[in-house]
Amino acid sequence: CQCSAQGSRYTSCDHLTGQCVCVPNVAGLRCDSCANGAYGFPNCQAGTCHPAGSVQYVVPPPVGQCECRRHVEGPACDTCKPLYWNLSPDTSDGCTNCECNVAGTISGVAECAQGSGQCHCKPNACSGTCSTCKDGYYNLQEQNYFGCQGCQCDIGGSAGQSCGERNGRCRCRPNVEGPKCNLPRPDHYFPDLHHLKFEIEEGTLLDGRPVRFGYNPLEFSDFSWRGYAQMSPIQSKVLVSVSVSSPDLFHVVLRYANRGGADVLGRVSVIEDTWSYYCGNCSEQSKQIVFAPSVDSTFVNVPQNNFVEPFVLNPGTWTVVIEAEGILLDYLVLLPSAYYEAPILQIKVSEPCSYSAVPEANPNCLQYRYLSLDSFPSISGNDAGCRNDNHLPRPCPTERVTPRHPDMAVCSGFDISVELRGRLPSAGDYALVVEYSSEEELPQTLAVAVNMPGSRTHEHRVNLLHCKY
Ligand SMILES: [Ca+2]
Repeated sequence: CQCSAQGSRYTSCDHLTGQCVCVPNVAGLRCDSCANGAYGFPNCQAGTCHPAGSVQYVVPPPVGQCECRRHVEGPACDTCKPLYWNLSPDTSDGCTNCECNVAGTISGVAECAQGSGQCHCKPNACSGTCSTCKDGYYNLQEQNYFGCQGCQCDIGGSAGQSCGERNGRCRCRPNVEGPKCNLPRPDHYFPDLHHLKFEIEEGTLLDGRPVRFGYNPLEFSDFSWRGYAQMSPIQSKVLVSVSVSSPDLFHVVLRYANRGGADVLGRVSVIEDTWSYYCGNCSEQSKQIVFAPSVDSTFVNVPQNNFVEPFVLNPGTWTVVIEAEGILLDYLVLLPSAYYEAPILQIKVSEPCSYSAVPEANPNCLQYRYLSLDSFPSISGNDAGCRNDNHLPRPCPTERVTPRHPDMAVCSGFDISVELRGRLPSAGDYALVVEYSSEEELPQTLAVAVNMPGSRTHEHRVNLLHCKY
């Protein structure tokens, strides 16, 4: 029944007509509006016109005709006209213009919510009038299906996700340039994740002698710098000196090969400068590791799981001691916390995926899908008839742009009219939803006429935007 809770006596309605039982001065099938000569649903005060919406408060005889202020309508002058909101005695002409920016509203609709004045914004537009882009978006355009484009500022090179309203320029961090802040300034470079890299073959043994190392590509393919340390019973401990310039929590990454076929247990310890290694009570950070078998070179991260604390290193010179037997060690990397705490480095994906066959420059995109309208009465493009100029109507050619799209009638050329016939299960108010895709850059306006036997023709317009989603 959907009887209005405020305007009806019961939740039940007439079995045949669907008419709810209304309280006094209320009318309508669902008892959701005031009866003639009353104003202000749900209170519906009888006899007079709404004081905020009418020119005169008292209706002169004969009763029944209120004189509304300019932007107000209804028998009791209690509703704003379309495109207006905020019925109030303080507003000139009774209601305020919605002032929606139609470039930013869905389907170019200029109407707003009666209570709040909020316009109906496209996904990437915001504000009460849909006239600005959301943070991280720019260039509000009528033909953009989503309203605004994503800034796509480089997550590492830019100072924030927002960009210039018109040109989309991002705000770069020092020594970074380019519209998206993804280029180093001249005479600068971007350090990679492994820029704090130290070669094991440059290390020493406990007694200060240099590390014994190999340099055979057959034993260790593509080793870095001069070679790789051979860890064995006669060389089971190597010391590598590292320097740290800013305090941080570090992971140690080791590049190694384990051709033995079994796990090798090892240990990594970090001690502040070489000399204090010999002291008995100095603080030592030490963690066990397992070198899994791997014929080719591979990496191991220390600590190996998230439950173990990373290494805490202050600025200065530190010694990393690696203990293991039966593996080959190429280099070690100190990984600052910003590099392994992934959330801050996640790219914000903002652009929608299009179905075009041309591969896009940006591989990251959002996959949008149309809401399923299966439960509503619908007419497929398969059943559409196309009429060109004055020819007789014939079935439209159809196309399925991708497997996830439905069959759609192809409309190309000029002066085409498309006819769709269907049966509605019951009488009532309906909204017409047109599902389409369009490769045309500029917006197109279509005239839509809904004909019903024995009833007047409803004429409307729909705006089709560039839409390859
Ligand atoms: Ca090396």
